[in-house]
Amino acid sequence: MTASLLYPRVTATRRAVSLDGLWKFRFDLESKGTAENWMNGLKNSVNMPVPASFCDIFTDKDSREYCGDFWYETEFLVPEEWKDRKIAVRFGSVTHKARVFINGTEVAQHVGGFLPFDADITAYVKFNENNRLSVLANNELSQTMIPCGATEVLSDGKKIAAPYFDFYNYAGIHRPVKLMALPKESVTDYSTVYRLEEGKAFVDYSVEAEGNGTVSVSLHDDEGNCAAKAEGRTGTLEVIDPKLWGIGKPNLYTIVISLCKDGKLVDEYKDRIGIRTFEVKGGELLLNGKPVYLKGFGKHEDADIRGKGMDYAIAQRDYECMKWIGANCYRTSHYPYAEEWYYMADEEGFLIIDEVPAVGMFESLMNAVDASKGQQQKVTWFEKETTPELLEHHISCVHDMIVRDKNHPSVIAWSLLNEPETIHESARPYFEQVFAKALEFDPQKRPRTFALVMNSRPGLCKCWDLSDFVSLNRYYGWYVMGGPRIVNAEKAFRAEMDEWAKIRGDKPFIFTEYGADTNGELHKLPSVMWSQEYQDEYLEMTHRVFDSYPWIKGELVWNFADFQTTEGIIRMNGNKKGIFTRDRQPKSAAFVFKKRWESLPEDYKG
Ligand code: GCB
Repeated sequence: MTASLLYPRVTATRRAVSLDGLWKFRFDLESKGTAENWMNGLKNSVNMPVPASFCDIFTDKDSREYCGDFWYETEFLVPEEWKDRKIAVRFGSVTHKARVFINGTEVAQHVGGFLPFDADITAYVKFNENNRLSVLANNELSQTMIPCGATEVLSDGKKIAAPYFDFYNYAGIHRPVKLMALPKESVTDYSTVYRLEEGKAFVDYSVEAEGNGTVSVSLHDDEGNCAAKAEGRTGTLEVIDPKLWGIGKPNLYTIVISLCKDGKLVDEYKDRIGIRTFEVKGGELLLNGKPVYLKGFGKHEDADIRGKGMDYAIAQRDYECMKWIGANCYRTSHYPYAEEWYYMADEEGFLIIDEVPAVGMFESLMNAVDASKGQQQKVTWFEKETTPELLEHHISCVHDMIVRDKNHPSVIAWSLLNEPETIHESARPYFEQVFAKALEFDPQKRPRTFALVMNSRPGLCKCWDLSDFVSLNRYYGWYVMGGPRIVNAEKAFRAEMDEWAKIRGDKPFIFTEYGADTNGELHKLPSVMWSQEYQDEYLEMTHRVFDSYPWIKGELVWNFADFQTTEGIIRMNGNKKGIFTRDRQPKSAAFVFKKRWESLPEDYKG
């Protein structure tokens, strides 16, 4: 089957059945499972929920920290009625590597823990009988794969993950698994691009489909009226009096793509899209031609017990908290989230900066800390022997992220790296290739950016100008000059911004990170670092700086909620920079933001 990243839908011609639930699970410490034929039946297994990370389900440390191969297994029945269809299995994600077997035969391999993949299993399934689906996964980190890290071997021979990033290396089958029945010839992809005119919108579309059937496309509003239709694999839908998609105004249309042969419907694919434009122009971020100021968060997919497993209850609660506080945007730091998050943002009228998992390109667990102190890498990251392989994998993730997410109105920009090393010239050619590919892959040509670490500064950073808008991660008053030194922090912060002002041309800047670790239970008068009072003072200082520069067009605070990280001396059961606690209750800073964000107009500084 042509691999298709289209979200699974049930339509007149398509079926999709959830395989989520309790699966069998077993660690494979010695990687002997394939030699011992575990794909033909997983013995001595335990139960494991899917989707979820396996880590926090266990009560012993060895299991939680397990690093290496592990297996999942389930059974499913393919109904007789599905004969003559193409049968596929689709994983929203498996972290980080996967090999998939049907009734003992390998049908797919995938690398990259945050993007979907599918496998054509038509030739391997038995109809009206149970079929075995086995997954051999692996959660080891390396420097040839994103996110980057290492695998450390302890003195007792056990392997643990040594991430070069600041979130727990949760692993497992993290997102929904679907069994699909598709027509033998089907629609495999589509894209839309929008042009707005007075009282009119033009939707330029293109459809990819197997076979030589004819394609027709129509657009329907929520009252069921047909807003436009067109014929052909490429074409334009003309919508009169379009209801535009916008922040908190989530007007959506249903796009219906039909593939016909000899007058008969062969395949039908339906999706929800929103008509809107987003561009960087004249120093502004423009949504539907009007300036917009970004207010919101860097987030994580993270919650207790389920780790990074997709959970609608957590996701909906997060949207409710973000609406309550007056946010309009978030960055999917540091990887593309489950697809369900994007459909929810489309429905809620939220903006998303979509980030590829290119985090850890800086050989240290605590980049932000080291970089804040001006430490530089001895070995330049982008001159390693592993760089070409890493670049290839990075570009393939950029490709899959953009193909997967390009039709979401909520997605306004691509973040192509988080806090990479940028001060050596050797970074530039790597960046240039990633940035050029993103532009090539995206029919809407969305703005591209990357998040600059503290020591990627004016005069030092060799790559910032590749961004269409510049995204800074800055921790003045936390990692440097904290506590009573916050006055110095403000001065140093302004000095850096004054330097940027001299060279930025008309590029808008936003902050993709700023924040202070805060214990959700600690109050202290006068403040000390880690108290809620200090978080508030830190924010007040930082916002004062933001408000002094008209070309700062957005503020995404780090982080929406406290989240789990690797154990360490500066992490007390995780990163505590959340504005909400890990169980999604407000710290006092949440009220600071609510007041500020509710009072800032949508076009603040526009
Ligand atoms: C950063 C990283 C983020 C960390 C954060 C912190 O710069 O991008 O992953 O969690 O700093 O809190 O140190």
